[in-house]
Amino acid sequence: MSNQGTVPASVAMLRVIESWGVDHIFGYPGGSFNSTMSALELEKDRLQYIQIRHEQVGALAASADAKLTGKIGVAFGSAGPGATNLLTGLYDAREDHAPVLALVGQVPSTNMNYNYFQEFTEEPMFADVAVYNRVVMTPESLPYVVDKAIREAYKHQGVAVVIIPNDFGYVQIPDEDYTSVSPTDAKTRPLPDATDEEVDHVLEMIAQAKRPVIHVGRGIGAGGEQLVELSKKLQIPLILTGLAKGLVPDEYEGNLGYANRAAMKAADEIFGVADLVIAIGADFPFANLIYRTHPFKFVQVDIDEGQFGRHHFLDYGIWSDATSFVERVLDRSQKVAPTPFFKAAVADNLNWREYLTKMSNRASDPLEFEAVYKEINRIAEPDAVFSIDVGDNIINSFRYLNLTPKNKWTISALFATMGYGLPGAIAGKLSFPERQVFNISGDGAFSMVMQDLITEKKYKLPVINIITSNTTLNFIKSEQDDINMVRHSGIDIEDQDFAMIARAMGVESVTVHNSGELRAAFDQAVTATKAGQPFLIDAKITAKRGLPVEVLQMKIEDGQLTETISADYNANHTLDQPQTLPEFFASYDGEELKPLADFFADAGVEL
Ligand SMILES: Cc1ncc(C[n+]2csc(CCOP(=O)(O)OP(=O)(O)O)c2C)c(N)n1
Ligand SMILES: [Mg+2]
Repeated sequence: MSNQGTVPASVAMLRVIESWGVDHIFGYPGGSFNSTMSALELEKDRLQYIQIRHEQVGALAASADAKLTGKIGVAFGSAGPGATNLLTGLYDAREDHAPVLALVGQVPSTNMNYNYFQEFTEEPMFADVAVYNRVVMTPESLPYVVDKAIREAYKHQGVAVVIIPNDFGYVQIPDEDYTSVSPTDAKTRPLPDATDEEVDHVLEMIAQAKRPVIHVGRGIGAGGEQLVELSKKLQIPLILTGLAKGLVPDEYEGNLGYANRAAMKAADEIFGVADLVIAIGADFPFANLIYRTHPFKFVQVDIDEGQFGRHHFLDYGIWSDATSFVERVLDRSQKVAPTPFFKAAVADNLNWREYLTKMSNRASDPLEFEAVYKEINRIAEPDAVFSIDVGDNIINSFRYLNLTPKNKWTISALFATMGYGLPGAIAGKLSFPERQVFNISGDGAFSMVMQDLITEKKYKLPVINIITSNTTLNFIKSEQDDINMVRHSGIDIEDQDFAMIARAMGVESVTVHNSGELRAAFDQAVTATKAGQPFLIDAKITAKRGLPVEVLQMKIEDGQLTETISADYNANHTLDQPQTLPEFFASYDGEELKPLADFFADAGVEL
């Protein structure tokens, strides 16, 4: 539809963004962005402008939005520092394959190339992060370029950058529909499928393996139940990548959880003895630590054949959607009789879970993180949204946070930037206003972005913010435990009164020092957020290290499995020095934990 009128190019651009179903946009003004700011005011009934207090927060929120909803997230920054501040959030989106549009201010075209105030050549800076990166060259092309950018961001599941010389936005251009959005955009993409021969080949490899495992990633999508069925039918334990959390039911006893550091004991142990790994819809960046530690056959099933061999050379690759692969294997396979290996893996898993349950339920004074997670689980609604910051909360949420496919859960997975929790929660509340939303951050991570607590206040976003204050960069402290260095370095952080900081911003808050105060604090958080206000709990916890399963090492030699503690463990001698595995487990209150070899022996696994 076209008419005779005109419209500012910046308004035409925003209408394109609206036509793609976007209803909010994060950013911060600057002189070089005023043409778009003026359009935002004109379009405010259709597109909500969310004024964050640092462009990085806006870009991270846009990334989290895309990860939580699958729809494009939008953030902006003005020329110069506004542009550079966006980068961390954009890299987060790139690494986790989130479609994000970044609008970037540029000085007026008439001033470009005169070394004008705040001018720099922005395009090269964004070249690495972006799948689409353009400087708008005429006012008339502004809506066109933005439309194209959104389409490219979706197509490549990445970051599209549009750099806008400020003067172009003011120019009147013909008032037309500038969008390429079409009803057929909603049509599902045809997915690659495995052939019968491919499925049979994998079944043959499974039949020849003694200790097969499936490493499943978020590619499994809604196929978690079918995968459980396959795991039972073929007696293959499941190990999950971090982003698959919640997609495969936690209660299933053949779900061993996560590998590497943010891990479960059984998952690391079983990975350490596997002779066949079938990676399904998984992108696992710790290949050097886990995949390359011992020889096994490697099968990779992926929707994108460009991912084959990304982390490990293949013995066999199948270009297929994850769930349809699982369904085809179910169709073409015979039920396998119970195997000692699977039985041992399950027993190992249940032993570890008993330990986690004990740790959650025991008295906790001084206050420890497990008790905090127990309270989170107590008050969490079945469809709650969780934004988890980088640090020990990654490990602890893997281990202690109860999630089902009804929940939403977001982390900065591959880029792993601190300061993700708060922006992710802001995005969560905006996109899922009816749901309960949590931000769980360490004291270091929260203080990187805490100015934006005021954004929760300003827009009345009832987020439950939980700060786990241990006055340490504990995640890094644990790494330093295992390096031969002179004690620790640079990891102590000052205690600060986050509750008082929150109150100063008009956000209700409470400090918790011991387990007796926990329940009332969490009840208060529920009351405040139900009344539409954000709330902050500053939980003053100890800086204890959770049991580091990643230091367990497996070796099979002459039909014997030996499990040892890595020689690097406690290389700086700041922890107890265990001599044996039982001593090691006991030093983390895990007297009941047994090494994998015990379960192999009980189940009669022949090596
Ligand atoms: C922007 C950024 N800087 C540094 C790091 C490295 N890093 C990862 S976790 C971590 C410590 C996190 O400390 P805190 O938020 O207090 O959580 P804790 O581990 O103590 O629970 C650091 C410094 C990072 N991931 N991101
Ligand atoms: Mg900390």
